[in-house]
This record gives sequence, C-alpha cells and structure tokens, in this order.
Amino acid sequence: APHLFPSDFLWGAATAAYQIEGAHLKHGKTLSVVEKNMNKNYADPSIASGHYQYWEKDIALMRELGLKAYRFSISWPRILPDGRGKINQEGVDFYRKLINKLKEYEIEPIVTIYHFDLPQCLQEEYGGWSSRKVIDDFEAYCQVLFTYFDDVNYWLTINEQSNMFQLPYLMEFNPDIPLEKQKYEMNHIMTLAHAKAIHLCRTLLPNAKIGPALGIIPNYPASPKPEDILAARYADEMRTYLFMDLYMKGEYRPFVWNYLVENGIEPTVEPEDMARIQSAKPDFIGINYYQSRVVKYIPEDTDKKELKLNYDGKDDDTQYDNIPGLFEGMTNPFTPKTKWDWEIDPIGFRYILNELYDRYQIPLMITENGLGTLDELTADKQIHDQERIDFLRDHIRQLQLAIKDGVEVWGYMPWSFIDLLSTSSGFRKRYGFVYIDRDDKDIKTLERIKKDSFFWYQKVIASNGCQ
Ligand code: BGP
Repeated sequence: APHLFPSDFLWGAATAAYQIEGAHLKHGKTLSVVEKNMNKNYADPSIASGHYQYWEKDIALMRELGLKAYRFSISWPRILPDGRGKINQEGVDFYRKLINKLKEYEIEPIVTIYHFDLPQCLQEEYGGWSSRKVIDDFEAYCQVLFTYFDDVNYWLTINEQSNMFQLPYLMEFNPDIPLEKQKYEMNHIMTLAHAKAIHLCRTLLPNAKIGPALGIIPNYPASPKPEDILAARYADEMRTYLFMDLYMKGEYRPFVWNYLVENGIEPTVEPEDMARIQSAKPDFIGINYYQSRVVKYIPEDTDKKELKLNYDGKDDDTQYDNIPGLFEGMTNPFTPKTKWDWEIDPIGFRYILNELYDRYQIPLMITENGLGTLDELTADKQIHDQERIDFLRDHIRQLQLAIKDGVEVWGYMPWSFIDLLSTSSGFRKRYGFVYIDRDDKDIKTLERIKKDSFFWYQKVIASNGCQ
C-alpha cells in the first residue's frame, strides 16, 4: 500500500483513568460519579488494571510498542479530592512522573481532562452537572492541570459529551426532574464548561492544542422509504450535529432547538452563553468511532425505550437508541457484529470522517477505535487475537482512504492500550494490545502479556501505516 499517512502522524493508543488505575479510594483520591454508578457485578474500579501501581511497566511496554502518542485521562478526584480547593500532591506527582517518563521516551501525551469522573462530593453538594456551579469548579480544576502540566501539547476537554446522556451510569440524575429536560440542561452546562477550558488554555498555554472528544455513530436509513431517510437525518441531528454545531459554531441547530422547545425540554440559555461558546473554537475534534447504526422511523406515540446498561453478549440484552417520532435504531443485515452486537463497519469510518470534515473543515484526531471481545489465554500464555488485528487493519485502511479523500487527521489512538475495565462489561470484554491477567472477580497476578495484536501494531507503527 502507498504511504499516505503524514510523516508526523501520531500513532497512539488510549485509556481512561478509572478504567485502568485502580487505587480508587487510595493515595488521597475520592470517589467519582462513574465509579459509584457502574454495575459492580462486572466492574470493580478498586484495582482495575493496576496501572497506578505498575505504570512504569506499562510505559516500558508503550515504548516497546513504539507509540508516538498516548491518550490517557486525569482523574479529577485524584487531583482535587474535595472537587475544589486543596490539591492532592500525591495525585499531581503521579501524573507528573507519568508525563515525564512519556516525554523521556518521546511519546506525546494527549490528556483528557474529563472522562466521566466527576467527584462524587460535587454531585452530592449541588447536583453535579445540573448546576452552573460546576462550571467554576471545572475551570479551577483545569487551572490546576494547565499549571502543573504546562508541558502537555494536546488536551481533550470532555470525553463523549454526546454519549454521557445515553448511558445513565456515566451521570447521576435527579429523580424529581423529567429526565429529558435534565439531560439537555446538563448538556448546555457541560458545553459552557468545555468552553471555559478552551478559553483558559488559550491564556495559559497559547501553544497547546485543545478540543473535545465525541463518540460518533453515523446513521444509515433502514430502507429507501422517505420516512426512514428522514429518520437517519434526524438521528444525525440529535446525536451528532447538535454537539458538533455547539462546539464549532456556538449554535443550537434550528431543528434541534425547535424539537426541544416543542417538547418543553430546552435548556436555560443566559444572555452571554452562546457568545462564550462561540468564541471557544477548538483546534481539532477527537472522534471515538466504534460502529454505525441503522435507523427507521417510529411514530411519536411509541413508548420510549431506555437503553440497557449491561450488555452481556446476550441477544435479549440488546437495546437500540430511539426517540419516538424521530428514529429508532435497528440491526444492520449487511454488517458483521461483535460478540456484544456492535456493528463492525470500517467503511462507515471513512464515510463519517469525510462527512465531518466536509461540514466543519477542522482537523480530526481519532481518539478511540477498537474491538471489545473475549480474549483467551492459551496454555503457553499467548493471546491469538486475530479478530482484533482484522478489525484494526480494516479501520486503518479506511482511515488511510479518508486521508486520501482529503480529510486532515492528526493521529490514531486505538482503544485500548492495555486491557481495562469496560464500563458496561468489566473485564470480560477486552480491548487491549496487552492482556491483563485478571477476571472480573479474581484479581490473579495482574501480569501484562503482549497479545498478537501488539506485535502486529508494532509493525504498523514502524512502517507508518503499512499493514
Ligand atoms: C467509549 C468510552 C470508553 C470505553 C469505550 C468502550 O464510549 O469513551 O471509556 O469504555 O467506549 O465501551 P465499552 O467499555 O462499554 O465497551
């Protein structure tokens, strides 16, 4: 294959704090909302992948893999155990050591400021993201990060604001307020917090690059029926362009705004809000891509079905995203599925990158992409994860084609570097290039074992994208 990846392309891998670190109530750290609310049958964050303890081993593996970049998140309650005010020096030191080591090995740190882990104490104090008070606390947290870690060149403000409101364990809601109303209010407040982070970054770190990371799912019409074509468009409006337009234009899309008003669920917008958001244009957009979605029209009088929290690979657990009157997701008869029924669609990756770049003309960074599956350790301690290699190879090819199509992409951070706690499915569903020797209940040795995909990706990086 011809070399089409830019010579400075950032080949990386991604993780998030609560999914790998462990030590979740140790060394000064307090509880976060996601740690409190995730299903403990699958996911116990107290040890996770043991990264807090074995971080040096992990970085040595990154170096061996040849990573040019590493995307990780900083845990807010590890830095500020009370949500604000007193700094936990041990937490600062942990990330300081991590960043120093990465720099020593010439691995570019790409730091997520917020990956689902609001300090639980702020949830209890004022309802977390439902109150504007969180904006100042978030800004103060960013100020700490931009001061202590001023040598970081790439920042991600908020991970998957778009999905945060779909998967209830990532957030905590007030049972006394209608859920839909609350979601859009929180989304607005979160967008303001994101804008604050960008403004502060421009002041304190004028040379750094900063942007959000969105979970993006392209929507395909279920049939050539005109109402299904419209359904796909509406799904894109509500699940993708709502967020993209807020970030990129500082505007609510007319379709979305009218829908919210009609349903009495529009957020409170104060006079300066939109100007603040508008003046905080990101340098790039992070894209988390796992799958595409097929949607059909469903009438307004259909009952709304809430997404299920815990996929366990069983068909009856599958639930599809839906907004009665607009769209409902369904299975795609033309694509293979993962063991958790996620659609495997590399072409959708090329399609959506083109779509987003066309609309917004902003550089993109792939901040997540990967295959969650069961990995079996063989008797001689190997992991033959050919399925993962095929998945990543096919996506990298489509990424290469998207770049050929003219899309500007800065880097590729597959999810995930090492096996980690899947928020929905614990340690059964694995994503890593490196296997962690543990199960959901049995912690075992936490030994790090390189999978076949590790050696494959090593070659991909060394050849700048030839597979
Ligand atoms: C994204 C999240 C990640 C990761 C990934 C895989 O939405 O940003 O944190 O969890 O999805 O999801 P899961 O673990 O549910 O398979």
